[in-house]
Amino acid sequence: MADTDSGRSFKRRDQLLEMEHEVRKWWDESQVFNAEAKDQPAKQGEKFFGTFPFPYMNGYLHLGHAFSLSKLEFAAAFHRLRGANVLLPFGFHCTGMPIKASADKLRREIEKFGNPPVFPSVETEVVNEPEPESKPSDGSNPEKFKGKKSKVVSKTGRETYQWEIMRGYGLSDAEIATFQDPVQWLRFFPPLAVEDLKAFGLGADWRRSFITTDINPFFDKFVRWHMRKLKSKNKIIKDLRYTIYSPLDGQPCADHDRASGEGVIPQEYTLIKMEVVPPFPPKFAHIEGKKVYLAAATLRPETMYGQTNSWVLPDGKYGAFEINETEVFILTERAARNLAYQNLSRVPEKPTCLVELTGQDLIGLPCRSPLSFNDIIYCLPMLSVLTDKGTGIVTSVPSDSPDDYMALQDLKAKAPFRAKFGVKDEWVLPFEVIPIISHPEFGDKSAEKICNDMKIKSQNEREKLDAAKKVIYKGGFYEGTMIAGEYAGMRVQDAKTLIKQKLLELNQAVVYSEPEKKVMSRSGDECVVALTDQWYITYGEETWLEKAKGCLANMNLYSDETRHGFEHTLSWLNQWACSRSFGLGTRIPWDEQFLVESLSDSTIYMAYYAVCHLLQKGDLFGADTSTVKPEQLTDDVWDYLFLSGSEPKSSDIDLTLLKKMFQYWYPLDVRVSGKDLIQNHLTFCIYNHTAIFPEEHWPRGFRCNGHIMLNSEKMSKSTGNFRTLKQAIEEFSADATRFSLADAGDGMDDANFVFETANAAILRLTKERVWMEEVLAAESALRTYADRVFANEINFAIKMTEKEYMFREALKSGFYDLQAARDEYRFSCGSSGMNRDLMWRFMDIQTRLIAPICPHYSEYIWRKLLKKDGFVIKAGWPEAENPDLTLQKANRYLQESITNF
Ligand code: A2H
Repeated sequence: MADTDSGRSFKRRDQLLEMEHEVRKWWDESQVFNAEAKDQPAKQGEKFFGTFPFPYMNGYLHLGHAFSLSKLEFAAAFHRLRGANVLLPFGFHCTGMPIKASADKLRREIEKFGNPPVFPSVETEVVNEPEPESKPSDGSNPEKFKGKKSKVVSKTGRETYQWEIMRGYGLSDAEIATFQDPVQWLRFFPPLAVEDLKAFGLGADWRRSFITTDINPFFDKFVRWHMRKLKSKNKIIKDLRYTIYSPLDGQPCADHDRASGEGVIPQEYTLIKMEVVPPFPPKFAHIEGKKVYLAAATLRPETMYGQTNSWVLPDGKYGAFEINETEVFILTERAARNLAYQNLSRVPEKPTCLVELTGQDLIGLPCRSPLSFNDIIYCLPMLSVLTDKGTGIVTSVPSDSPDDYMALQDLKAKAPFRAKFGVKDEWVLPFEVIPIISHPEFGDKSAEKICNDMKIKSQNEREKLDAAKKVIYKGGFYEGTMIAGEYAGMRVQDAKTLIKQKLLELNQAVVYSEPEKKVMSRSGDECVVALTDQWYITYGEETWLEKAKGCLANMNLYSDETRHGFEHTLSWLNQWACSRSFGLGTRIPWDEQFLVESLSDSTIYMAYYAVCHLLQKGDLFGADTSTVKPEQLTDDVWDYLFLSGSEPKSSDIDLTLLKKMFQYWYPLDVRVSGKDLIQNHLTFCIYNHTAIFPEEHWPRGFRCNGHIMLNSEKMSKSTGNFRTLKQAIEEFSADATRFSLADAGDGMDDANFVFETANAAILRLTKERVWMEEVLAAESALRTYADRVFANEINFAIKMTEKEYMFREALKSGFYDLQAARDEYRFSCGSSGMNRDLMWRFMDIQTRLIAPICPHYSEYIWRKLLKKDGFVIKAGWPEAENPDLTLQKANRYLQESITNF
């Protein structure tokens, strides 16, 4: 296309932008998107209330947001066109850590590098870790979007400073410095988002927009009511839990607070206390007199009868750490740090190391280990011990662990290997494999058998050993039977917990938990697992779960895949930590040291949209308290508005009016979002509605979409394959952007926004306008056979497009097919001219059918060319006679024949 290649002219795009500008003025003047509730409750199909999860306000909206949002916008516009009373409100989320974390980062940069900062050159800069593997974010997910922002790696390979990110937003140095105050973010980004969304043509009722957090006193009151409501129904409890935790932030580190390690959960081990038998070697003189243990992390406490030794990494770094006044554990620093957050450190949250040690220092230490049939076992070298897993100390059970078996075999068979690490013969040679578990397939020395079967020759054959381990671990657990110890005869499955319990009771073992993979917080520290006292929402609790299932069963989810996603989430979703001590938000009303976490203040706020324009009077920040004072919004006011509470006597607000509004708009007809919100936000939305509202107010539908790619490549800031919404509109116009979004794909799979499609749309829409102008000026002709065919095709287009206004299909039947039929008609008519009435009908219909997708263009044609009254966006769905399939078929045949001839 000539005018989009290099050296292209932007004339056509600019024509569209101009048109859009003019059209939006008309809409503004008439407030066409403001939605008013009626006095009476809405009848079936009378109203359409659709929402999009409020995006997080630490940057500009991008095409990912626009893609998910377009699904809501197109659906809303379709319903509006057909005559429904449509409410599409739009709020902005500011709750949580990322804004505060970025503001703090900016402050630290200024402290370190000055104001404006002078950053060190790349050479002197430590190169940061590569950006974590992360699923492509479609951005509609406010949570995911949050997680992606702070650690951008520049092309030079070093981390981009927050200051540079802000420069990328086009801010001056003087402006950037003001963003050290988190409140500045809330003042800055939401109004820009409104501007971009208006330019997009979003049919939103902007009087109902607001920001979250206690900066908005009205919303703050609403969230407090919500939390108290949950608590009064026992849906919020306090509990001690193992949680991924950032020591630097001093609080739990949820997925969206992480720079890497999304989805990582705590892994629990049993730490076996292998007591070091005195006298201690000289290096340990310092701790003589204390109870010193090698603390070995195991997943299989039931195998402890068969221990033959322990393993360490010879050049691994270890230390002797104080656990309490009398006990000392030998393990890695990393493990000590985790333990320190689990009440297993003399000084809470601070490991204290009495002696620094290497693995070599430990080799040869005699130990007495719980349950072991061998009275004394020795510490030996194993090369596959990892120092970033468990404690770096492993207890060896060669009967059931292929690793242990091969490492022991290596030491037994190879004298030079023993000599290399100073291992004495008597620490190794007398120790035989002890049968402890019998397995139907592998016998009673499973590890030995599988190593022989797989012809594993040494401890270095990693891949084979990993495969062997997997087979045995599963087999041993599900099919093994204990043949040694107190529980001989019992299935391993059953004995395991009993044995673990016993070890814990006798204080021969402790529970230890660590992140199953490395997790870095967005503040930059490595996370630990901490035992924390926290407020939890009791998702997963049986009766509540049943209600949630009941709600789901009656919802329209648009695809089976989405339904399965929800069913799966309900099957595992459990208690959710809903309090935080760092960030922005609403305080937990009964425990004000904590804030409500960001996925917990956003589950029922759709109800707030129904009334907030009268409370906040259209002020995003809730600053206008001229009519209603936030203090007036007591719990009984909310109870009255949203539930069946009786009308509070004390209130001097017109509550009856507000209540009617809520009752008119609720329930929510559809919520649209990226599919990644199924596993948290959307399921929370179901749970919370069932806990708080009566059944008639539970949500009716969720529509989930996949991620969006740009030109078949993942959207990514670092590669530049990225567009903010503002950029896309500037580059293609709003309607061509919308056109390409509609064409990108509708299912749960990844969709594709193609620039070429947007460019082609620019050309099509502008050419179509010119063509219409020409036709409208031309003479009329008589009705012919071609007229009948074309009129029939128009009827088809109306019926097919209405059937299901799913956007790619709608674009096909309502635009492409109809255009093709018109072109064919034009060709058939040739010089004899087209029928003017029919052309009028075509232009009317075409303009209406495409209006939900290209509303500016359609509105312009409607008013300026077709000279119609009112707005096309509310023009009503066109009437159609029943389409004649026979005529369509006959014509197809005729056309094919003509081509063949
Ligand atoms: B298991 P996962 Cl009988 N480096 O305990 C290497 N391996 C380590 C380790 C480290 N830092 N820390 C723990 N491990 C071992 C018993 C056992 C284990 C038997 C059979 C299988 C088995 C006796 N050794 O593990 O990567 C410990 O060995 C195979 C699953 O967290 C611990 O349990 O799955 C297991 O690996 C933990 O491995």
